[in-house]
Amino acid sequence: MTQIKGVIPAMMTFFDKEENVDIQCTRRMVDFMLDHGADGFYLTGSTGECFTMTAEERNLVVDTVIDQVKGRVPVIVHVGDIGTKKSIELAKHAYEAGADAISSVPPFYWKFRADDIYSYYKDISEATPLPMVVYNIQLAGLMDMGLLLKLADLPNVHGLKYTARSHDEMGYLKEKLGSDFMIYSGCDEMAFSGMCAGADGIIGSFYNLFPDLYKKILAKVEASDIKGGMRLQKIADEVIFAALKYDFPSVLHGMMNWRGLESGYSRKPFYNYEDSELTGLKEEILRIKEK
Ligand code: NAY
Repeated sequence: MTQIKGVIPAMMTFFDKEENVDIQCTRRMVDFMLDHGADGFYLTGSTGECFTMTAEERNLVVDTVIDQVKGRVPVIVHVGDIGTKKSIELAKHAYEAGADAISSVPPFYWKFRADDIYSYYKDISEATPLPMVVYNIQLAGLMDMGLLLKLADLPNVHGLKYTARSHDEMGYLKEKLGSDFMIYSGCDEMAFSGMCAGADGIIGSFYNLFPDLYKKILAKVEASDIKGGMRLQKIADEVIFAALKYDFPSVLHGMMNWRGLESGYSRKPFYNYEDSELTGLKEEILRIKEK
């Protein structure tokens, strides 16, 4: 597949106060992230609140972002859902809209067998010519190494997004699957070590907010500057740990507003903070910046 690398925001979905997808806000946010170094976009994933959205709304986000990006960077569309048929429809739309790749979490909620999960990815990846990035949320424990390797053998599966608190398996997979198979590190707290373990890129929520900081972290990896990379990652982590004391991803809207962005709202049942409720977080982050 096209080698999609670098800092890739798992883009938030920007709703207006009435919970409609805010198209103008979405366009502004695309430009903000591109101006601050985003190397691609990952749409309608969990940070994008996809499971609160209808297929039409998800498609609207895809159309809007692709239109705004105008080919400047690649766009990966998360098409995950519980039903294969629903995911295939989202995948077909992504293909027609001009996406560069699709991606999916495994089907969830019910306990599916490994064979069912395999069929899910097979069916979706065969539904369009687009490369598929399998999204392994290891924290959910749905896919083991045997299944991941089997999935990687499917003709259209060309990448793996690996969200885990350790990098041993990710490094092993990168080594085994080779340079053309894209591996993405999915924990923003561990971007630097993920890249050191061999990832090709990073996909995550906080790259909505400061892709520029993560560009610097990736530059440190490139320069083999371990101390410099660790120092920047530590700054990012302090901000992330402070933010994660609040409801997520809605807290991100508040944080983006501080950058003067008017980034809209999360959708219910996510809680939207009043700015006054985030004063403590703002002060904590200012202290981190001053250090
Ligand atoms: C998506 O689909 O939105 C993502 O890829 C989100 C990735 C995030 N992982 C989870 C489990 O939500 O960016 C991370 C995460 O928010 C970050 O590391 C903070 O823990």
